[in-house]
Amino acid sequence: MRAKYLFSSRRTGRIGNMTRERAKYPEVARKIVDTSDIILEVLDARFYEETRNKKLEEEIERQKKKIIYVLNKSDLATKGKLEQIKANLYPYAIVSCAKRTGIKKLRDLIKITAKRIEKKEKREIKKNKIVISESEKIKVGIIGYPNTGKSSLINILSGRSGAGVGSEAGFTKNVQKIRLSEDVVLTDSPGVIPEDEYSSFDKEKITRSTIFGGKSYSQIKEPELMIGELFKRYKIILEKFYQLKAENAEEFVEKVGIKKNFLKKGGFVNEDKTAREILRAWQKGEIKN
Ligand SMILES: Nc1nc2c(ncn2[C@@H]2O[C@H](COP(=O)(O)OP(=O)(O)OP(=O)(O)O)[C@@H](O)[C@H]2O)c(=O)[nH]1
Ligand SMILES: [Mg+2]
Repeated sequence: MRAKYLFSSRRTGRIGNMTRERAKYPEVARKIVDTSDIILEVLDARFYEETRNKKLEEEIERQKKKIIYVLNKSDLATKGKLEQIKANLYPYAIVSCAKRTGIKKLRDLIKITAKRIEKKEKREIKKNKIVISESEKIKVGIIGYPNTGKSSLINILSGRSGAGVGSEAGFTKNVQKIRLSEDVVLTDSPGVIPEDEYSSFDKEKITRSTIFGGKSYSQIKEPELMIGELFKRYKIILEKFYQLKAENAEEFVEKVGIKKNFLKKGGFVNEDKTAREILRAWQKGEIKN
């Protein structure tokens, strides 16, 4: 399945297969909610509002399951963002899988939450006596926007490298189960863009997914379009990062291209290459917002 995916999206630039694959994912995420006792919603701390899936959160609430907001990539987030998170989300754990910070607090939070869940006890008859057997395992499911670090987190929590990690959004294609401790089981899942934000043709939606990391810079078709929106939202940050001033997005791409010497025949700036490079630096967090 992966080879097919790589072929269609990376080699030919088409996203047809990705769309088909993705269509299944909301179902997968919903199933995780149905079958878990505790759900970790992994968010990108830089874009914690934009990477939330409110529909799934409502479903978690409706089913009276426990949610823990895990704010990952905190190494890339500003202090201001972290303060906002503390004021707006509960319960939360601010972590960085890259720097391995906040993990102990998250573990403790999972443990505390697990203790609060009434354990279903199984009664068995052994040697003509009714005995209460070991309580059922607590199931912890992981859901979240693509590329927020769900697989990285599961690997750190489990102390193993069972879950595949990839720099491209949409890396995890199926559900993976990993045991956290004797009585806690963790389940990884593919990233899901909220249904009302997902589209394979609506340019505005694709642009937003790209800015928030849900679509990789290497997979999108028209990177210059994305820069238009990025520049509109983050002009000052972009200008500061590249040490230049621009009136609009086109001028910005032009100037960055010249600065990086990304030129085509005749000395014209290679806009596609330049725009993609800007998006790469943005998605990798080299440009901090
Ligand atoms: N800077 C930074 N990068 C991180 C952090 N955690 C994960 N990453 C990077 O983010 C990228 C995505 O990580 P994954 O763990 O594959 O993310 P995922 O949520 O499982 O992605 P999908 O399966 O595609 O939905 C990788 O390049 C990771 O190295 C973090 O705390 N800080
Ligand atoms: Mg993954």
